[in-house]
Amino acid sequence: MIKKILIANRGEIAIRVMNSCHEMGIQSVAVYSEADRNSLHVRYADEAYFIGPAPSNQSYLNIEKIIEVAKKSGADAIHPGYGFLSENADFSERCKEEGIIFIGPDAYAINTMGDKITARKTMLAAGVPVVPGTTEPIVDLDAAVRTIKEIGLPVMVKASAGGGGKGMRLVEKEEDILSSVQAAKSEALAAFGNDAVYIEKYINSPHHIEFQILADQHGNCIHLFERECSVQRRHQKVVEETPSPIMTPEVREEMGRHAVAAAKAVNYAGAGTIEFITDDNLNYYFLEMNTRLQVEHPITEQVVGVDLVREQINIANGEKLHYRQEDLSQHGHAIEVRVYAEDTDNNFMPNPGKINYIHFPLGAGVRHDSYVYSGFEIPIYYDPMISKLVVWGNSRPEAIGRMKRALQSYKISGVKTSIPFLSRIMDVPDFKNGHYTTHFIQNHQEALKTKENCSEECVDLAAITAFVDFITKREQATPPSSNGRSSMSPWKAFGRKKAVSRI
Ligand code: MV4
Repeated sequence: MIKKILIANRGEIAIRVMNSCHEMGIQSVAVYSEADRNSLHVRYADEAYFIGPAPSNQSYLNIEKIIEVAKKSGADAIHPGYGFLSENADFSERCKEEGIIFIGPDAYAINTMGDKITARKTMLAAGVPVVPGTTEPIVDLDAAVRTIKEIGLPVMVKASAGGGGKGMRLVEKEEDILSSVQAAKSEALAAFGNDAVYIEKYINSPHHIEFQILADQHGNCIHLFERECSVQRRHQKVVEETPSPIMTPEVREEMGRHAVAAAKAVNYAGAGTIEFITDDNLNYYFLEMNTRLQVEHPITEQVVGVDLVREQINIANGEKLHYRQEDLSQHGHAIEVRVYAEDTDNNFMPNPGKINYIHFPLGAGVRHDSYVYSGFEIPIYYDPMISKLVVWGNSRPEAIGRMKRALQSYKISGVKTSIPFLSRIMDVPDFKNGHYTTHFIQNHQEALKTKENCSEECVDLAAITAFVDFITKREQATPPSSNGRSSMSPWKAFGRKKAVSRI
């Protein structure tokens, strides 16, 4: 039985994993880099070990150092979170060699799914629909042209070692195929040390719909329904929701069966995600499998009522799945937005720095997964995501209303964040009515821009400082009164005062 888990990660996901450890009576071990001395995950763990300089290749990616800490601390298992070493087959293998449980799949599953050509072949053999295209690397111009004649233009040239949008090229004219293949190959070689590329038919204006699966070490596998992740920017997800607004019960059941078949085809064990690309008619194709816990896993947890990290730990313990497919259903609607320290009006430039003051939204149906606090300085070395705001509602409109309310009461000063941008997404008619594809952000750039003189959105350092001052003075002057009229929300009262003083 696992008694102590080392969390080989940082930020909100390290804390998320520790939460389940604490609830299960499992000891947690944090590791941290020079840049994370003041990070919350360090204080949240039962023990914490320094592992090296800020750059991740010298700390969170340092396999030897992490194994050393696991041994020193007596951890029986390692949870890799997402990113960093989570999809590193060598790390999974290395843990096994050292007698440490890797909370994730084995090297075979990671490697098979990590190589997209092998994954496509494996899915075809398992009867899972894949995008029409090649199942062998493109070796010459003839093969490429033959493929184009077969499946028709436009096509995408993709790196076999890629994924998540890296090393992709769109080809619209036959005469461009040679240069695109050559460019993709050299890009892939430089980025991944592997120049194998393949061709897929281009699906225009697709949806990204993924299925969460859980598989135990005894051959049992279930799916936990879909997540709609089509609101993306440069292959970074911005908003995720479940259920998908375009899903039907029939297609859901069929896609779920194919997701389970995909996982079974690689003898998968653990939590994983099967990514599908779909067109407007819900024709769907396997795109790739993510062999890790994903950033957006909380929306599934809120709607299906399963703690995915707890299940990962149970599976790693060798237990059989605690749920059968027929035990699971979707209840209500959940939406997640990723809050970034970035300037959405300046090409989404990261905006790390010191958070002077932060006030998280709370209340019914709100979940906030974060790792920052007032006075925290966001390191420049890592992804600038500071939190994930997740809401649950009985229906999609209820969830959207709740998200708007939560975003409005989320106050932060010192760094620019994507909060106002996320609020505007909630107001775009195509989002509200659920008619959106992966081109959503691109197609609504105007509506998503900051509007001039928008007092609600211009929550800057001065405003927050003035607010704290205002509240402090008001509380000193007049104790809270029982008079109904003066019980207006302080934020609202502040907003009104500001509005008045502007006129
Ligand atoms: C595609 C595609 C259209 N046709 N493949 C982007 C990320 C990577 N997972 C695959 N991606 C795409 N592959 C074919 N054959 C369009 C995309 C794509 C996309 C996919 C999912 C979510 C957002 C996207 C944004 C642009 C392009």
